[in-house]
Amino acid sequence: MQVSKSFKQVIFLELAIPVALLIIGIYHGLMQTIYRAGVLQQTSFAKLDYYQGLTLHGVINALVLTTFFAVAFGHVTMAFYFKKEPNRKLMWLSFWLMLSGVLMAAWAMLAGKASVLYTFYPPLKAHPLFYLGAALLIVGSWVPLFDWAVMYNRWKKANPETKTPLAVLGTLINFIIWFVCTLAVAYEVLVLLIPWSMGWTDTVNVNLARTLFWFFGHALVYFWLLPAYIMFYTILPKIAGGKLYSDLAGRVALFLFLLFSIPVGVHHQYSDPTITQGVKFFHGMLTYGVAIPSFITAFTIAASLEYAGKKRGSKGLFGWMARLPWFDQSKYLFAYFISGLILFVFGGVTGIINASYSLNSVVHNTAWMPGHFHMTVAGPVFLGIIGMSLYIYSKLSGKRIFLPKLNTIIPYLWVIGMLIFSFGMSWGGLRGEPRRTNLGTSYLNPDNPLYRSDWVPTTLMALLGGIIMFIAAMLFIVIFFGTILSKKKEEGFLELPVSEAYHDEKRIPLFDKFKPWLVTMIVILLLAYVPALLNVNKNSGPKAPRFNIDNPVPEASAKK
Ligand code: HAS
Repeated sequence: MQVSKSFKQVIFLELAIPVALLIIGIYHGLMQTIYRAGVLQQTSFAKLDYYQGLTLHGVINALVLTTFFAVAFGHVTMAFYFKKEPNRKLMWLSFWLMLSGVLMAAWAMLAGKASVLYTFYPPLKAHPLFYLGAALLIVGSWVPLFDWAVMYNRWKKANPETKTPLAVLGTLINFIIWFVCTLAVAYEVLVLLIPWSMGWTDTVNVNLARTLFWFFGHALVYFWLLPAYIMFYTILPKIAGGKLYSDLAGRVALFLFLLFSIPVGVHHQYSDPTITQGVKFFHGMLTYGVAIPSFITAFTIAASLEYAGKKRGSKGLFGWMARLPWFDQSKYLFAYFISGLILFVFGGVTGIINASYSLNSVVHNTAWMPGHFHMTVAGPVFLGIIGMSLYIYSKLSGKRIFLPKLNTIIPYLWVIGMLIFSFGMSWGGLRGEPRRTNLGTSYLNPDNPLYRSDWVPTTLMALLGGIIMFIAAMLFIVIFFGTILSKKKEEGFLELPVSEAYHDEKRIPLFDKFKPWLVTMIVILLLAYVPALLNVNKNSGPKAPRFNIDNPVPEASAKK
């Protein structure tokens, strides 16, 4: 499909800016493993503080890259399936809002005025521009939903009996989840944090802020995941050489995410004394509920891949695996997607361990946790994002992939690095190694009385994995910008591989409309969050003043 120059420009910028920022994000990932292994025994390096670096790492990789990509991929999906570009003015408005937000937050982080990590929990205080930047990034990402909803309604009116394309359904569900969950964080930022950070209010309710953050925070992880799931359902079976095993399974999974993505946030707060056990138990049960659509996805995608392998002439029970296009340069997206799926098997299992109230008390706030989430957000999500960014860019620009052979190997290199890294982190976590801690200044410094020799092998494994991942990511950066800088070979156009369904079940109205699901979503949300908020209202202790990361004394007292 031919698209306008303006459409291409927005998409290029939305893909290329976060990939360029990744250089900073990935560098600070490597630095984390270096500090933690005790190779550096200091609080800063190259004039950047440990926590400043960790904040840059989390914000760029987990918030900026993911949000920009979700918006760009949403535009591409809508335009491709509806054969019509989204409203250009709104596309630009959304882009400028997001970019100005990122610039504000980047200034605050680089100036060392917002070392509050990507969760920005109070009482750690950031510069108001950090919060304002985060709010603008979010508001900018809301804008497209309203335009896509109009596009969808028009299309539905003209095609009432046709099933909504799966990718469109997934995009709309994802942005509805995003809109609802970000309302809580918008309230946290605008009503609680900005006035407190500006000094208009002296104290802040830490428990309320945390609860509002996690109302947003776990749904956030599915906002990251769903674009990857859309790729797995609608693109992967085609490039693997087969068909999507069941179209209906995809629809059921997506609607289940709408129900269960948000009302699970308290599983991040099992250790918060403000919230009672009954509420924690209910959120724990719903967390098992949100794993169901991923199990559905695992079986559906595995069946689709088995079908692809069989179609390619495989024999025996597992022969299909060998027949898949693992190193096919022309189908490099396969390498990115399958690598993400392999990592997600481990990411999923560790997530289910976290969800168990009793097991969670063993692993909470230990290195186990980054072990878990790197196999999710830095697994299927990251690999899906970078692979697809390259694909969309090269198709839209008409340029060929720079170093295509190397491009096919990068995801596997990433998987090797990630498995070593996450194994080291998970093992260390089980031995009590804390997360978010500069171990080099204490536990991993042999001269320090706190020295823990049993954390040497675990942190060294994480370091080795970190080095391999850093190399893989930098090679990707070379390929991405190498492709941008190469000469145009043909006319650029918008194209996405589209998987046919093996079981193309007939349209079931319940799985092709939003209203019943939205109503159920609201009911579950109220059941899960009214008691949690009542708990917080009743049990929160005194409110907290402002703290900076480098001082255990509140900011106002420290100034005296
Ligand atoms: Fe999580 C903490 C529970 C999924 C990200 N999670 C985090 C944090 C992050 C994160 C960033 O219950 C840390 C937050 C912080 O900073 O404090 N998580 C879960 C559960 C799931 C889960 C139950 N998490 C994710 C995803 C993430 C993510 C997805 C990012 C994208 N997580 C938790 C809990 C905590 C937590 C607690 C808080 C812990 C604490 O104490 O702080 C589930 O959604 C997982 C379901 C997944 C599966 C796997 C399905 C497998 C698939 C692959 C199939 C492979 C194929 C290939 C088909 C059931 C789909 C086969 C073919 C071949 C050829 C081999």
